[in-house]
Amino acid sequence: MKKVTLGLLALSCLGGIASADAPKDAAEQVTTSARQPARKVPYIPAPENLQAREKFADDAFGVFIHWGIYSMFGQGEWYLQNCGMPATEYAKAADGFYPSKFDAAEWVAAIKDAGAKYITITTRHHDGFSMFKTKESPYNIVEATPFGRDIIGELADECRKQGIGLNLYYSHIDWTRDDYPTGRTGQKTGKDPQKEDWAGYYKFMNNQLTELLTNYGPVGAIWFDGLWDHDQDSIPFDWQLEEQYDLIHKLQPATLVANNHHCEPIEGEDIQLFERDLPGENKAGLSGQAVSQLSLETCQTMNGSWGYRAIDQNYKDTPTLIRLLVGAAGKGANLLLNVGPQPSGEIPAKAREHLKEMGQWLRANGETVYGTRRGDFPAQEWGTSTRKGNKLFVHVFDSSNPTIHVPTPRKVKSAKEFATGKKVKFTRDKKRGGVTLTLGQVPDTIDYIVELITD
Ligand code: JFZ
Repeated sequence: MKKVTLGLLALSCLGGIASADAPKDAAEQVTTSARQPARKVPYIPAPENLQAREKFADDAFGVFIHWGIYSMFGQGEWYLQNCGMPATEYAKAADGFYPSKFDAAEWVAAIKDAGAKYITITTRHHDGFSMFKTKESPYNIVEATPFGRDIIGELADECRKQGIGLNLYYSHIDWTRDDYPTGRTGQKTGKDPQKEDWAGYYKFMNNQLTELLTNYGPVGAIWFDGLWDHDQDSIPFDWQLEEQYDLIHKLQPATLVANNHHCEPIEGEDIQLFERDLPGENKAGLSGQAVSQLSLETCQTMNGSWGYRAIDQNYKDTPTLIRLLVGAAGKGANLLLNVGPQPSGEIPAKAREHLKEMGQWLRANGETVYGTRRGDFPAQEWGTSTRKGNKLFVHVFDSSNPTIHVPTPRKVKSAKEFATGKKVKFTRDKKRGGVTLTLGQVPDTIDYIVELITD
C-alpha cells in the first residue's frame, strides 16, 4: 500500500488497501475512500441497471457539456468563486441570458455525427443556477432569463428523437443558496452562514433530482460532483448518499449513479469516474483512486476548460483526441469529452471541427472501439489494445517501430490489418510470451490497427 502524497487527494480520500483486481499498470494505485458512512442496507443493483452498465461500456464515447450563465463571462464555470464576487451580482447575468442560436437539434446532430453515443450536461453547476424548469427555486433558466426555455427539456426531446443517451450532471455544491453548508470553496460569494440548513438543502436536491428523473424520460446517469468540497472537515461530512442514491434507483432503476469524488466507488454507485486522467494514471493529480470492476468513464477537456473560456484556444488536435478515446477504451473506460458552448448557444467552431473529424475516424474504425472491453495487457509504449469476443484489436499509435511485442496471454490464431484485411506476420515469443508482429513499413496514421483472432 502506498500513501497518496498529493495534497488534494490526501485530503479528499483516506488511503486504503490496493485492490487485487486492479490491472497491472495500476500498481501505483491506491484505494481511497470518501469517508462516507457504510450503507445500512446493502445495495443490490436491479437487472435493468446491470444491463445499463454493459450498454454504457459498449457506448465508449460521450460528449460532456458545461453550459450555464457562467458562459456569459467567458471565464469558465468557476467564475463566481474565482472572482470572489457576491452571488447577487453574478445572478444579474441571468437577466441577460438569451442564447439566440441555441438549437438542441443541431447540438445533438453534431454530437451524434462525432460518433458519441450519449451527452452528459450540467443541469445545475456549483453556481446553483438550474438549466431546467424547476419548482424548487426561481433561479432557473425558465423563470430567471428572458430566454425562458427549458434547455434540458429541449435536449432530452432531441436526444430521444435522434436516438442518443442523456446523462445529467448535478452539483452537490451550491455557491448561491444560503442553506448549503459552505465547504472549502465559495466562501466569498456572500452566503449567510446563519442560514445554513443541511436538512433543507438535502430536501431541495432530492426534490430537484425527482424532477429530473420524472420530467425528462429515461436518464442514463446522474453524474454528481462536489463531494470533495467538504474533504477538509475535521468531522467527516455525511452527504447522506444512501437515501439519495436509493431515490434515484427507485425513480429509474436503470439510471446509473456516478460521482466525481476521485475516491474508490461508494456502495450504491454504478460506474466509476475519473477526471482528466485515464484509470490507473494520475498525471493531472485528480485520479489516484484504485480501478474498480465497475464500468469506467474518464472525462477530459477538449481545450483546457470545462465551461466556455474565451481565452482558452489551446485545443488538443484530433489525433490526440482519438488516441485519448482509444487509450481509454484500452483501459476499459469510456471517454467523456467536454465542450463548453458559447453564450450564443453555439458549440465553439474549433470543437465542432474536432468532433466532426472524430466522427469520420469512428465511422471507419468504430468497430475496434464500440462494444469492446479493455485489452489483454496494460498500455504499451507503442499503443494499446481493445477486446471484443475472440478479437483482440492492437492499436499502434507510434508507428516508428517495424516490429512490436504484443504481450497477450491468449493463443493467437491469425493477424490482419484492420483497414485492408492484409495478413500481418506474427511469431510466438517463447521467452516473453505473447507474439511479435512484423509490421514492416507502417503507414503513419493516427492509429494503425491490427486485428488478432485469439482462442
Ligand atoms: C469538477 C468541477 O468542479 C468542475 O467545474 C468540472 O465540472 C469538473 C468536471 O468537475 O472538477 C473539480 C473536481 C475537484 C476539485 C476541483 C474541481 N477539487 O477537489 O478541488
